[in-house]
Amino acid sequence: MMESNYKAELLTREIKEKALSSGAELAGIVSASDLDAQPRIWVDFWEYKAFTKKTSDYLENARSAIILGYHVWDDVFEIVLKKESSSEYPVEWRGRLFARRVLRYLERKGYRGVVEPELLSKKRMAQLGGLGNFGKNTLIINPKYGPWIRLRSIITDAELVPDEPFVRDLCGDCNLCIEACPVRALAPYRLDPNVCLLGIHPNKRGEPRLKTFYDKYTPTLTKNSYLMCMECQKACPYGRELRGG
Ligand code: B12
Repeated sequence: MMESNYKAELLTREIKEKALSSGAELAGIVSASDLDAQPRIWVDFWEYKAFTKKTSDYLENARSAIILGYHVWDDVFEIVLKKESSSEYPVEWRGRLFARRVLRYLERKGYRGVVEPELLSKKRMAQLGGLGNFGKNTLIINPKYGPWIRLRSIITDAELVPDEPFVRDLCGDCNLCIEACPVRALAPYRLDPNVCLLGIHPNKRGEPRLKTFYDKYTPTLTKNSYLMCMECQKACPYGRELRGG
């Protein structure tokens, strides 16, 4: 038992070092059983329209989840690239590339893993893995980086030592994000994804009732690209000083 604890502690340290030296600013561990104890929830977003899953839906004998936080220090990370009827998010490519370096490290040690188990809540993993807590804008707020972190996750059969959940409330009486939302999509800790400018199907961007909001808050960059709305993040006092333009 002592030996297996020692092995898990050593591997956990190595994995975190690997993550932090390959692009992540934050790394946390959650046990698969703690994650699976969360109730299944409906993801109300046109691209998904599905219930959240369990770790075993992605990997047999899953033991741990590794949750990684990548700082987005500039508005340019919010680019959406339109491609015919679909969209791509370059910030996702970067995170996946970096997270795969951690996966390959695990695989070289003889463990299995899955990057991007998309229907497991990354925000819940981040809260359980100690990266930050849910803010009123429904995003995970980290005390240093604020909401300006993007999350990537890996499910693995490696036994790792879980982190303590983040329980401190960071918002208090602050309601700046709720007041900042141009379309009133937020209530404290709740978002209506059918009202949020980013939740509405891109085909509706041209509708007269929405067009002025899109023009103002999701500025066009080139013929095939625009920036996502950032109002509820920009309103958050946490992490402001570490941001560029
Ligand atoms: C669908 C989706 C959207 C949809 C709908 C979002 C929604 N809130 O319903 C739309 C398109 C609108 C959207 C918008 C944005 N999103 Co989004 N989105 C996702 C996605 C793919 C799934 C989220 C989801 O619905 N999961 C299922 C639900 C049930 O899980 P959940 O929301 O995590 O649910 C938990 C919380 O609701 C929690 N909870 C809620 N309130 C509270 C309050 C307290 C106190 C506690 C304890 C718990 C709690 O309990 C639930 C169960 O555990 C995730 C990636 C992923 N796979 O997790 C990214 C993700 C959540 N999005 C992210 C981001 C950054 C954004 C945007 C800023 C756009 C952008 N620049 O990328 C905006 C922000 C809008 C906002 N204020 O939330 C990040 C969040 C990073 C962070 N710091 O938290 C994620 C994790 C993507 C990533 N790879 O980093 N998103």
